[in-house]
Amino acid sequence: MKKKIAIITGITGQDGSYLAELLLKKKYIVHGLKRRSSLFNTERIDHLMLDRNIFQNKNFFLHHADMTDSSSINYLISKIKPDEIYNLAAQSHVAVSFEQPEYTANSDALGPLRILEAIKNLNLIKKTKFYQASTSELYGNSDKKFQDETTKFSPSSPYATAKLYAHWTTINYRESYGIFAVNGILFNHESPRRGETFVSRKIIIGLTKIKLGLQDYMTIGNLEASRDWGHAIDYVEMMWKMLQQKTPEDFVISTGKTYTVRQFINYACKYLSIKILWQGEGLNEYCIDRSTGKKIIVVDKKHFRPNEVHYLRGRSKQAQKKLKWKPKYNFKKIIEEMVDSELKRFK
Ligand code: NAP
Ligand code: G4F
Repeated sequence: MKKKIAIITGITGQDGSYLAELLLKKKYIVHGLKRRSSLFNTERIDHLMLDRNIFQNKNFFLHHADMTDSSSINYLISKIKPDEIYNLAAQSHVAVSFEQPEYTANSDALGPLRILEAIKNLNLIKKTKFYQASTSELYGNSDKKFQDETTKFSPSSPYATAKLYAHWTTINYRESYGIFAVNGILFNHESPRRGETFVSRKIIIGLTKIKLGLQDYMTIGNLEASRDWGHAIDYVEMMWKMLQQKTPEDFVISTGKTYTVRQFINYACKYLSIKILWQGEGLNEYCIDRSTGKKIIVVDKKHFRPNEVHYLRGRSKQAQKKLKWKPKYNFKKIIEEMVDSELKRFK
C-alpha cells in the first residue's frame, strides 16, 4: 500500500515530537517544518533523526519554514503534496502573547490562513486534509461548569483571539471550499517534553531541583487557576483520529477533571516526599518545607497576567462516542511521570 505523507508544523515542539513518533509508527512519511534558530532546537526529535531505520528508509524529513513566511509554506506544500497537514506551530505561550500580540497574531492566526490558502490555490482541496491546533483558551472565562463544542467562545488574551481567528478560518475553508479541515479544541496537556516555562514543567523542574539541593526556592503566579490537565501522548492520537473520520468535524479533547495550580504543587510535593505548609495570603503567600522551615515557593506578582482564565474543564462526549476517546493517563500519573523524568535528568 502507498504510504501516507504528512506535514507537521511545529515538529520541534512537545506535541509535534509525539505526533511524529505516532505517524512514523503508523508507517507514514513525515515531513517536519522547523524554523531557523541560532541554537539547535531539535532536542525533542533528535532520537528520530538518529534512528537509522527511519532515516535510511527515507520516512522522515525536516525543512526550514516559518509560519510568518508564505513563500516557504507554499513552496513546501506544493513540493510535498501531503495527504495530511497537522498545524501545530504557534507562539503558544499565553503570557508571552500579551508582550508580543502582533507576532502572535501573525504566526497563530495568519499562519493557518497561509496553509489553507495554499491547499486551495494548489488544487489540493480533494487530497490534503488539515488539522488545526485549536485550544480551550477560546472559552476564556466561561460561566459553564463544563465546556464542550457548543459552549460560547470568549477569548481573553492575544493568544486566544489569534487562535479564534484560526478556528473560524478553518471552519470557513471547510464550508466554503469543501476542504477536510478540522479543529481539535484541546485542553491543557503536559508531559516530560512540555516547554520549561509552562506552569506544570516549571513546577516539576523547580521542586525536583529543590529536593536535590540544586536550588533554594522558586517563584509562582496565580495558585488558584484551575486547568483540565491531560497527557500529550493521549492527545496527539486524537489529532490523528480526527483526520481519519469520514466527515470533517471539530472535537473537544479533555479529561473532564480540573485541578488548581496549588493542587498540582501539593501532589508533586507529596510524590517527592517534601512535606509542605502554605502560609500568608494573596501576593504574600509562600510555602515552607516543614523539615527545614525554609521558604521553597514564593508567590510573585510578575507571573500574573493582565487577564487570567480562571477555570477550564472540558466535556468530551463527542470524542468519546466518535473517536473512542479514553485517556490512558490521569492527573497523578502525569505528575509522577514528569517528576521521574526530571529526577533522572538531574541525577
Ligand atoms: P510548543 O511546545 O510551544 O511547540 C510549538 C511549536 O511551534 C515549536 O515547534 C515551535 O518551534 C513552533 N513555532 C513557533 N512559532 C513558529 C513560527 N513562527 N514558525 C514555525 N514554527 C513555529 O507547543 P505544544 O504544547 O506542542 O502545542 C502544539 C500546538 O497546540 C500549539 O499550536 C499550541 O498553541 C496548541 N495547543 C497546545 C495545548 C497544550 O496544552 N500543550 C493545548 C491546546 C492547544 P521552536 O521549537 O523553534 O520554538
Ligand atoms: O501552563 P500555563 O502557562 O498554560 P495556559 O496559560 O493554560 O496555556 C496552555 O494551555 C492552553 C490550553 O488551555 C494552550 F492553548 C496554550 O498553548 C498553553 O499550552 O498556565 C496555566 C495556569 C495559568 O492560569 C497561569 O496564570 O497557571 C498559572 N500560573 C501560575 N503561575 C503560571 C505560573 N503559569 C506560568 N506559565 N508560569 C507561572 O509561574
